[in-house]
Amino acid sequence: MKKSTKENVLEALLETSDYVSGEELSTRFGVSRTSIWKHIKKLKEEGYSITSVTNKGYSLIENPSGIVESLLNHDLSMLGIDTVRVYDTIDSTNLEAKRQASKGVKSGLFIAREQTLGKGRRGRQWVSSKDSGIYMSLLLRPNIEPRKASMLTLLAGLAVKKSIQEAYGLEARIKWPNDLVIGKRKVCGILTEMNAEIDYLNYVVIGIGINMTKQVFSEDIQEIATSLSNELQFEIHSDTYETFIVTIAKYIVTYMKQLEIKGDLSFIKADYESACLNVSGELKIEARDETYTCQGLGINELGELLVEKTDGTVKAVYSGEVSVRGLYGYV
Ligand code: BT5
Repeated sequence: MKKSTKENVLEALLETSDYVSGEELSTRFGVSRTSIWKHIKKLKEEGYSITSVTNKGYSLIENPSGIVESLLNHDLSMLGIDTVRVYDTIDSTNLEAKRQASKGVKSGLFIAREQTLGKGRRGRQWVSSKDSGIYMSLLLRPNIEPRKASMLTLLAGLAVKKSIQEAYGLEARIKWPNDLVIGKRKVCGILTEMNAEIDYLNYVVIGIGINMTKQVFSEDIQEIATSLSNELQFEIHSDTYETFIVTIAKYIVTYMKQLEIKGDLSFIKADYESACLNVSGELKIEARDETYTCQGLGINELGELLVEKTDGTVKAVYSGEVSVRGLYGYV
């Protein structure tokens, strides 16, 4: 895929410790000097420290810390994701993805260093302190029926689980339908939202929050939360975030394409079940109108949890209507 001028300019600056003149860049990439200046301005906004000296040109002094938009653009455009934005602070990346979708953006990845209104499911909150985690939302328009949209939460869970393993060597387990836990503590939450007509899915937004840095959590979640760095017992360098994010996006897009072709989750069922800690054995279901204990029998092709009640009847539990707890504390 063709690189953008901004990527080319960045590469030219990274290649040398010396100055590169605006004229040289403009001839090399076949654009005006004003255009070069605009791209330099954009790179500075992204956090690159670039000096400009008359008659000498531009020189890169320092790479930005934290997630860098330009390092994500190329890999994500290869995946067919055309808009990538990184915000210092935002209300919620899910809200932003929906705002962008309503403006006609087809696909995108929206990431923030801090959320002031981080959302969990059903009005709950997602604690999103500055630079403590990755808060990201993928806007996608999969060619599936609206009733299958909840399957994407399961796919995203497996995608994050595998990416954590690959990037940091930690084994997280999935707590069906939308949490990732290490030990008995939650390290990641997923919130999938959709915009649909009765029989047509316009778009989905898959929101993912992952606790990254070493931290002491606020009192309300202290007992149930952990972070990747807390588990590793050393601080993960934020330089690794871009690769981690791209890996997650790659898995999700690949799984989504398979779901479009196959129509259900059979292609991933076994993999998913072995990554899950609460789809088998003795479970407690807390539905809106009843609470009962039962045996988990795994998931079906639609991603619903199959359970056998004490009277022997088998029931499919839909992710939206219950919370599932094992019989040992939080998980
Ligand atoms: C979730 O909801 O777990 C979905 C979280 C999705 C967050 C992402 S961040 C990017 C995108 N933009 C958004 O605005 N949201 C998405 P739920 O299963 O309802 O769990 C919420 C519960 O998890 C809360 O009630 C707390 O008990 C707990 N919790 C909140 N913040 C947490 C954190 N940072 N780490 C661990 N647990 C947390």
